[in-house]
Amino acid sequence: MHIGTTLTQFIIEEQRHIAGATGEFTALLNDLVTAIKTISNAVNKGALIGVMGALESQNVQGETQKKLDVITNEIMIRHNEWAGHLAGMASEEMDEVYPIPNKYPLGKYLLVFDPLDGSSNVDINISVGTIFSILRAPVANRAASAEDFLQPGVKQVCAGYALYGSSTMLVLTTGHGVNGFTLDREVGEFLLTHPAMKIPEETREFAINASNRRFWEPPVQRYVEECLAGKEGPRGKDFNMRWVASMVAEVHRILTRGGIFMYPRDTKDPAKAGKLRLMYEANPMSFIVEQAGGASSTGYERILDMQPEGLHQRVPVILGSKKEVEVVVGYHAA
Ligand code: AHM
Ligand code: MG
Repeated sequence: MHIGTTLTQFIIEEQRHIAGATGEFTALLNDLVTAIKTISNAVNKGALIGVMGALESQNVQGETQKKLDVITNEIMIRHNEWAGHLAGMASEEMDEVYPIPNKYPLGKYLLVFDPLDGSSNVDINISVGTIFSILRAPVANRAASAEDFLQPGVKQVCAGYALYGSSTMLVLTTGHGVNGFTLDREVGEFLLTHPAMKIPEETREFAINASNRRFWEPPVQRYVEECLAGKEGPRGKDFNMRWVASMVAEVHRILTRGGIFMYPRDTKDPAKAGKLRLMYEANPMSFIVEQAGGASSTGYERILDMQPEGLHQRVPVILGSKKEVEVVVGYHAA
């Protein structure tokens, strides 16, 4: 019988190669995995446990919150606040930094997350996910301020996402490549099923919400027009298009078979630089994509190099197969 590598075993073995590793990071990841299993269970049971639908409330970005946005945020907090590994948490669903309650010890890491990405898909039973990013606190064992979180994406210690799809998967990087694990529900463990994930450099598949077309900037207009022109156009090949409206599902597809994903800057609301948030969507996904051999840019600069200005800052996102991202970035420079 084949006995697979569990996520815990994989992380412990990876940490053994890091001089000075104390096991604290492994313990933090363990709590995070428990939260993700709990969220997977809630998302999977859905209407059976009365978690579908919207609330009256809005989050800090003025978006209507789904019941599951609030429930999953709570799950992330409860599983990660008690163990003493964190100096603070921040999330899409909370205006300010979540301080670790006084009754618990403080630690040396910061956790930033989107507890339920793509939550507009929840009521229609389409894949959603959780995205997270782990940073080192500038000062260990001290309650973190919002400024402490504002570190460029290159500083991430770990980034990952859980995809609640036809199976639940956890994909993560600690800066040494990207590995994917599938949840075995009977055993209750994530098992390594997708070692060393690599994004093919070239692609014929793009993902963008075309209903925003009239608001895009000229370089994106040009790129998409050329894709649509197919074999007869300047790219000389036919393209396929997908849009799930769940970034996690979109990135997972790209990690599996290549592609390019764009939520570019547009002129719909000049106050917003894009739709997606830097700290808990763009940065963790960019870290994963780059570690899998892909590229990630705003069109004008590498996302991981950006100095964040706010916890909920929005950025344009263009990521995926390296050569294709380079084409779009080239059009921005032209
Ligand atoms: P959310 O975090 O509120 O769910 O929003 C992020 C999601 C992404 O998963 C997805 O790529 C995008 O919003 C879809 O936006 P749109 O509905 O404009 O196509
Ligand atoms: Mg989101």
